[in-house]
Amino acid sequence: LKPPVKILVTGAAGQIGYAVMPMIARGQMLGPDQPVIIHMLDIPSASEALGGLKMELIDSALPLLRGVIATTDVAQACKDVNFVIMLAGFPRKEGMERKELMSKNVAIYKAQASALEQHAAPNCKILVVANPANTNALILKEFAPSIQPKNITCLTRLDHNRALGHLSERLNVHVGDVKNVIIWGNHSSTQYPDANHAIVKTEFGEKSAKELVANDTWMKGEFISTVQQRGAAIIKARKQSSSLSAASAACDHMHDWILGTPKGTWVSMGVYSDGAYSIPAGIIYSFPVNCDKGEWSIVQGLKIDEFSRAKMEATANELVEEKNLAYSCLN
Ligand code: NAX
Repeated sequence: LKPPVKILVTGAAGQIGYAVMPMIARGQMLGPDQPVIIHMLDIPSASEALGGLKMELIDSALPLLRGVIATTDVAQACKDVNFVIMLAGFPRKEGMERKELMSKNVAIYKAQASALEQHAAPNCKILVVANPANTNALILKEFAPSIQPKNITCLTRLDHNRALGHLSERLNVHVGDVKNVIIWGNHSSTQYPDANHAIVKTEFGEKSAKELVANDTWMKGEFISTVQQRGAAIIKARKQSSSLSAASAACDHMHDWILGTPKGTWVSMGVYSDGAYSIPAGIIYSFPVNCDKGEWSIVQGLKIDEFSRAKMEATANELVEEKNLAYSCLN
């Protein structure tokens, strides 16, 4: 076994926190040979629930789990952590203005950025899940200047996995035989789920999903809107937002980032844009990425048609607008 690493989960007493904790402690995030010490942070009103979660983790007798800290103290939570999963956010309340909601989340991410900056381990890798995920990650980057931008990412893997699932259902194949869908842009309903480059493993070798579907209207219509609206469909059905699938996607995101993507396979991650595919630099945008030895790199050179270009720009425009809104909350 490797030496233990420290993982901080913020907002740990919430829905996703409850689902993700056993996954982390069973090695689904960082591998079955990686012992973990979990730091759980939440706010004082959730402190008792957090204590209960700690008891449940102890009662699960998980061999990889080498320690649990449950705290409401941000500095203690961030102390020497190697990995961070940020679930903490202010939820949208009825009648709340967009700016008011943004302002609450900007304040949370600004404060947690400073704490991570001061207390986290060098080269600590961060995944922001809480909404607005891309812009929360951007605020974190702005206020934690000593953390390298490449170490700050946001979750669009749930959307990516939804796209794989939906495509595999349409083609009646196993989800494990489908790869290389792309989520471009924001984790919001403007995201662009793109299956133009997706590949399906068949008994006759690898085939283009687009050719197998052979239905442009479906690819440009129902496929995109179903993936975009899936979060809302889950809320309607469950009366609460996705937790299990979000936790599972967070594990997939960190797993592939740290342990690598298989050759010829890419995944979607919200990362700091360097201007690739003519997307504005300086926003956190979801791109197709390959990962190797703990580093992601944007997949280059994919052919983008006019339809895709318009969708990629629309979601970039929304992110630029969110960035401006977030900055206006700082003044
Ligand atoms: P919950 O509301 O159940 O949990 C959030 C937790 O954060 C609560 O326990 C709350 O007390 C805590 N919290 C709030 N402010 C805090 C602070 N300043 N410091 C520490 N803890 C704080 O939400 P849950 O369903 O677990 O979802 C977590 C976040 O993920 C939400 O923002 C949600 O919108 C977002 N999602 C993002 C997804 C993605 O794909 N990027 C998908 C799932 C999910 O909707």
